[in-house]
Amino acid sequence: MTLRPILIHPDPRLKKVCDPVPAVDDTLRRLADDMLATMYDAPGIGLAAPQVGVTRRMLVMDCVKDSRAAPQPMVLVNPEITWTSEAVNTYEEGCLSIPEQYGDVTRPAEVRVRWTALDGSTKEEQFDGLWATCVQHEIDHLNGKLFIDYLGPLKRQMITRKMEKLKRGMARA
Ligand code: K1U
Ligand code: ZN
Repeated sequence: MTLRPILIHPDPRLKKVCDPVPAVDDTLRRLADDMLATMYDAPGIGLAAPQVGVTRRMLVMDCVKDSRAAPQPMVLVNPEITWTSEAVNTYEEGCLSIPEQYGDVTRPAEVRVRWTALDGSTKEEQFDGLWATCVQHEIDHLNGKLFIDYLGPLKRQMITRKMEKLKRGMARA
């Protein structure tokens, strides 16, 4: 298992509509292991493949926040939203590719998602609460969309400038 570097916005790989995963194989299972380890290490509650530079449709998440509770790692390959609730929920989101920046995003409060599991089987589940927010944030990553795209242009531009500065500093270090 290897921790992979997380791309920081702006990066063209974070704006790309990712390609479907053609088949579940050992290379993909290794990527899923690496992504889960990278997510827990960050720490975060989700991570999408493009955030580690792989522009394929796969995401991992674990929204169990209580450190005494059993972890619930999930790996979703080629996820598709099949239903969204009328009811919405607003959550102050963050992103591992946009460190230390937050903004309110309103999304459907519940979603049904169908995906392929790492054993090749098809799964479908309904998500609510933080799980629903997180799975939508991660599927947005697979479509080249970031949470800042839901914010007003001024706040988005301010955050992007901060990230450009952060990246210049990281490149000098
Ligand atoms: O995709 C990502 O960048 C991960 C992101 C997921 C996310 C956060 C908030 C709302 C929707 C989706 C994160 O995990 S940011 C870090 C975070 O939220 C967190 C970190 C430690 C403990 C609890 C939460
Ligand atoms: Zn994110």
